[in-house]
Amino acid sequence: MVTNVVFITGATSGFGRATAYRFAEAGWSLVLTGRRRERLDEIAADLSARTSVHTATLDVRDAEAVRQVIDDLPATFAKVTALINNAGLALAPEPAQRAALDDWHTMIDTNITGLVNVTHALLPTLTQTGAGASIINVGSVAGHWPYPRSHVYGASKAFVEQFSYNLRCDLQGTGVRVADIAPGLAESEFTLVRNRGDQAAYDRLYEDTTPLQPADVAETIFWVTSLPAHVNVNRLEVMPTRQAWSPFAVERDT
Ligand code: NDP
Ligand code: 8X3
Repeated sequence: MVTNVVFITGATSGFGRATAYRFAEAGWSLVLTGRRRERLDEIAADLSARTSVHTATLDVRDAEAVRQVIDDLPATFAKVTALINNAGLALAPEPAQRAALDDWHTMIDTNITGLVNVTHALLPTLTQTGAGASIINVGSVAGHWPYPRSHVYGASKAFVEQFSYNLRCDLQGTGVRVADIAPGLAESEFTLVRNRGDQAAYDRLYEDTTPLQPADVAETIFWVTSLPAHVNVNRLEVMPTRQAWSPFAVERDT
């Protein structure tokens, strides 16, 4: 029997970790990557009883390291069925005019260059897999809707949306599907990273509301990936019920 293989970036936390658990539940083999080795070991130890797990320490910004991890995949993990391009981050919670250039570069290097590195390295494998294969790019509502202090983060997610559509055009005829999954407010370490570890800012963001949980996003990713091979979800924006849009901000003299 052929086992499906899912390759997940940023599997050490939040959506990526929850997605690993969701695919494991369905019996898929897992390739789990991220920078934190101890987290990968912990998750692999927990999931190995349920399914086959291969882990690789990987910083997606390093194109050569990405290539190496993919070249070194053991034979039973080499025929990847689904790539979940999830690794990403927001930095610089201040307005653009006060943001550090280094933080902007880190977001571009991770959310854009990193995603492109992994996609480019896995495209030959995915096109070989053909019908039923999927590339799931984790975008954000921030890629579509502007809001204050989103500056480069939102713009990097706009790249994810357009890159997903453009990939679809080129991959037509190969059977490989591409989706941009764009979540809204969700509870994860993302908010600690964005606010430089400020627990009070984290608590304030989620206070008295009901954000998405990583398991909600994982379920969405799993559903999109498991649809029949002839169905492609182009973009799926998912918000918590208690999040919506605001009126335009109008500056006034008084
Ligand atoms: P987390 O902070 O919980 O997880 C982020 C993951 O990305 C971690 O596993 C981290 O692993 C990995 N990562 C970060 N930088 C790198 C890197 N350079 N190389 C490899 N892996 C990296 O956040 P979420 O799970 O919430 O975020 C996942 C994705 O979802 C991101 O792309 C984010 O932009 C997006 N998103 C998040 C939303 C939210 O509100 N939480 C909403 C919409 C989209 P490690 O540190 O071990 O490398
Ligand atoms: C981050 C989600 O709602 O902060 O991708 O823009 S939100």
